[in-house]
Amino acid sequence: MKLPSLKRRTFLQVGAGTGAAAATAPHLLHAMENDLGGKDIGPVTAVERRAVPTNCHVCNIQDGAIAYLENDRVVKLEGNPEHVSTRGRLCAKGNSGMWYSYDPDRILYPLKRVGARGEGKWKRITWDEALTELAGKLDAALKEDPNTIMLKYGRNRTGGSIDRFMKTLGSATVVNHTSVCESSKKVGMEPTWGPDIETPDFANAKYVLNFGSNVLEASYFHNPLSQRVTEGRIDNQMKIVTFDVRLSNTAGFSDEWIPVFPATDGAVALAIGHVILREDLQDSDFINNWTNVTVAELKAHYQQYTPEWASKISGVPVETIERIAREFATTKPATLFTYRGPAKHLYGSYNEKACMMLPIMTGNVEKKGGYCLPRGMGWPQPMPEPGKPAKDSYLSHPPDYPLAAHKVSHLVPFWIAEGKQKINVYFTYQDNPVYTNPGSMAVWGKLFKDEKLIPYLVSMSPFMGEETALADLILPDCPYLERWEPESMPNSLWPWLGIRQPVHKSLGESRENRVMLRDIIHKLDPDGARGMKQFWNFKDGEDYMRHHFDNVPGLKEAGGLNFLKQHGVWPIYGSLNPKTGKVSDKTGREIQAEYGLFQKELSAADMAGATVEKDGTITKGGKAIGVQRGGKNCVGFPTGNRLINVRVDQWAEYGFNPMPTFKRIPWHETMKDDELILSTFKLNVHKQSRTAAVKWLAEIAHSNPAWMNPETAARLGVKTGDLVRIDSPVGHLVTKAYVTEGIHPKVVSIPTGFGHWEYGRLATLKHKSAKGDASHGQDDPDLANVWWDDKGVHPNNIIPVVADPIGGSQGWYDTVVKVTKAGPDDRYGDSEGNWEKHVEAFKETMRYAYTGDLHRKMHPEMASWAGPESVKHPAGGGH
Ligand SMILES: Nc1nc2c(c(=O)[nH]1)N[C@H]1C(S)=C(S)[C@@H](COP(=O)(O)OP(=O)(O)OC[C@H]3O[C@@H](n4cnc5c(=O)[nH]c(N)nc54)[C@H](O)[C@@H]3O)O[C@H]1N2
Ligand SMILES: Nc1nc2c(c(=O)[nH]1)N[C@H]1C(S)=C(S)[C@@H](COP(=O)(O)OP(=O)(O)OC[C@H]3O[C@@H](n4cnc5c(=O)[nH]c(N)nc54)[C@H](O)[C@@H]3O)O[C@H]1N2
Ligand code: SF4
Ligand SMILES: [Mo]
Repeated sequence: MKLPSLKRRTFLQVGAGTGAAAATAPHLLHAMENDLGGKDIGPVTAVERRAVPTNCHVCNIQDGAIAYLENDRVVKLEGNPEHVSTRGRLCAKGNSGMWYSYDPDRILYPLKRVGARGEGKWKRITWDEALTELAGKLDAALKEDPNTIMLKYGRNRTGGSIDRFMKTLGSATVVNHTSVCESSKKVGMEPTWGPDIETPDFANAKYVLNFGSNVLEASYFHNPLSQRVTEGRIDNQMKIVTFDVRLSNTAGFSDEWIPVFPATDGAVALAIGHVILREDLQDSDFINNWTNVTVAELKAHYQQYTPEWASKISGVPVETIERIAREFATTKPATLFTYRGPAKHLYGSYNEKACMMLPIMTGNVEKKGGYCLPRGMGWPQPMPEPGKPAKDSYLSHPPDYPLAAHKVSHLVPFWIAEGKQKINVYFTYQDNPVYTNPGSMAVWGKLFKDEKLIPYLVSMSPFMGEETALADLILPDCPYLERWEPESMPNSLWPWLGIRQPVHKSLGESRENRVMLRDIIHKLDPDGARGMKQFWNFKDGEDYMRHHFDNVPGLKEAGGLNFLKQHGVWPIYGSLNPKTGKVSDKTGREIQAEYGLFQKELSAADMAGATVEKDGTITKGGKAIGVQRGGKNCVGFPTGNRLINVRVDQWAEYGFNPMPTFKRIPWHETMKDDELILSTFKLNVHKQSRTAAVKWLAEIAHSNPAWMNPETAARLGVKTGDLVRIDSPVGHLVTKAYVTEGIHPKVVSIPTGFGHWEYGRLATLKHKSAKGDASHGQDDPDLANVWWDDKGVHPNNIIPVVADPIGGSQGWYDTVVKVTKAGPDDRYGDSEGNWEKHVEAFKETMRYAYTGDLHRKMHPEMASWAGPESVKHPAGGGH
């Protein structure tokens, strides 16, 4: 950034001010751009700045943004006031997004490795040289077996181009990052009601139960939902009860913070359900009409989950469980929100399912102020489309985890090492497992350094992340402000379509993803003889986007892609009232969402040729298309039987309990008194591995001491700032202590996103010379004035893999550790993981899979289950 420092500071204040406005009182503070309907004037130049709408992608919430430019340089980012979810506000990270473009260490040219892997020696080559070398490697791999070409992506918002690329190559070896993200939440929900997420109507709720979501700082839909949480709280006197192992800022904003013992949310939720059913506070009509169980069945099943039982496991007092059950069931409307707190454990899917039962049994589903289905929109793909690969790949659908519909990516390095899938070419896209996965450098770093297992590693990235640093070839991708992408996110109750568009010219020789992928295919199949080129017939990113958006009904009439280029989002539901911060229709009234989606009536055309079964199910062509209730033909829920499946029969097929249930983590039961559970969490101003080089954010937060309770600190004899050593079954680290009452006494918790050893000079603090001056950063004024010298400590080396046998999710918050005062040989920043021990952890966790020996022992209630030999693999196995 070549802005004078004064101006930058002024900007920071404005940015932080508007961010805070979203979180506290949108009515009182309103941004100038919102008053001006999205316009902005340069305070020094006094010229109107060019404003280009786009979608933020600093994190994955996809807020509507406007980039303001002077001389093709982004000088400011703000929320798009026309965007129904964002309503003119971005968070601190979104305000800082131009740093992705102007990162002084950004990769701008194709680079070829010349030293050993990870040595940091690169040669700049031309695009043609890069594509020729890559096409040669792909050619050879295709001759052997297309599945030896692997692609692993992290955040993929390409709208289908990655999928098209791998299908064009005929490879099924496509892996994502979802198992380290929130997959057990998704798998806990999908078979029950269809979608993998809920959209709580916080703005209109009177009561919220929050299990392990830090929505005011992170979570899905952070910026749009934190606005609604604030509204509900201020306008509606909504009560919030938050269960978390630590006092997050969301817990702090709540009426009650309940420090629950890790991984026991499911037990608490079941006991709350027990009290509701015992005291007859359930919504019997909703249960009998819209679920696949009866009230009587539910009551019988929940009898076992007493508050006394849950209290012993979770530490939450019996009276608290009983009181919250009564409050939740009798305050209408009420809603629930969960995020990774309950889900990121060995039995995370069971926890999520137990939590979501609460709005279901109280009938708070799809009501104003309740627990709503997500609302999103789709777009068509360019034609023709490549077909499915000829054969499946073990890595994308591991048979040991048949219910894990979002894959089990964190076990992939072990499976590759075992030879489950040979790899010739490995592509990485927006993914940094060497930093973000359990085992990080000790596991993924070891895999990527092994040229036998990974002969050719290609990174498509603008940044030298820890995984890119180990690549053989780097193709410079465009950061989000330079590329075309379609968007839609159910981050409020109004569905929308949006775009990212290049707001400024791409820098250096960067090429955006779909153009880069097209160029690879064209190099492989220059004359179309291999049948690949036909799927990549478009001029540029914009041309590709026309295929998505020029024919969407409604949008087409409004102008298709041209409308989106101008507004960034469609439809525009009304205008933002800068005084209230809400969107109003033409009459000046706040726009209202549509509720009761499952009760929408099927049309006469839908009903033509349909049959209504005795139980009310409406079928057509052998498929349930709705349910008849109260004489109405309703669409129902997007599940196979159009009902909410409280009983998930597919889980029983694999020996899991189909009903809401809870399983303790066996190794938590045998913990010794001086052991703790290691947890991690996200900070409001950082995003995983990718914001450590954003200076405005790094200035706010750059280190991550370990939170511990005063009880722990007293036992160890440490105070805030003292060095402590944390030993886990797979490694150890040394960091500073932060002593606070705001954490469960049995937990030690470390924020993620710090302690980089790659990612440029700022993230690694390698801008200083040995003498301590800023000689390595002198070429850039932004590096020359960095005043901090602590970059934090990376925890992932010492976290072992744990896989939920149902959802496939990583149990991030399950590790039992020993914390001691640091010894004479311990150095701040030490972080060491051991490959052999990580392999042991991998083998141990596979024992819980449905094919593993521990599984049956863990499920005595499923004694009638016949065993894996007798069950067939479900169709598809996962997506
Ligand atoms: N600022 C910021 N926002 C983000 C992200 C980011 O990196 N930074 N990342 C985005 C992504 S990818 C995701 S998946 C979401 C994640 O959003 P969240 O799930 O809301 O955030 P986490 O910090 O992963 O975990 C939430 C909370 O779970 C708590 N917790 C740990 N164990 C337990 C437990 O056993 N029970 C309960 N009740 N709580 C527990 C943690 O202390 C933490 O406060 O955020 C998204 N938004
Ligand atoms: N200990 C611990 N670790 C965690 C978690 C936790 O709770 N605890 N949470 C996890 C969660 S929720 C998630 S979602 C994962 C995220 O894990 P990842 O998806 O691996 O992490 P990110 O940091 O989002 O981005 C990965 C990489 O993408 C590259 N990148 C950034 N921008 C661009 C771009 O515009 N184009 C391209 N091509 N590349 C880009 C950068 O190199 C960056 O390092 O991390 C997980 N890691
Ligand atoms: S939450 Fe912040 S970083 Fe994430 S999309 Fe929204 S504005 Fe951007
Ligand atoms: Mo995530």
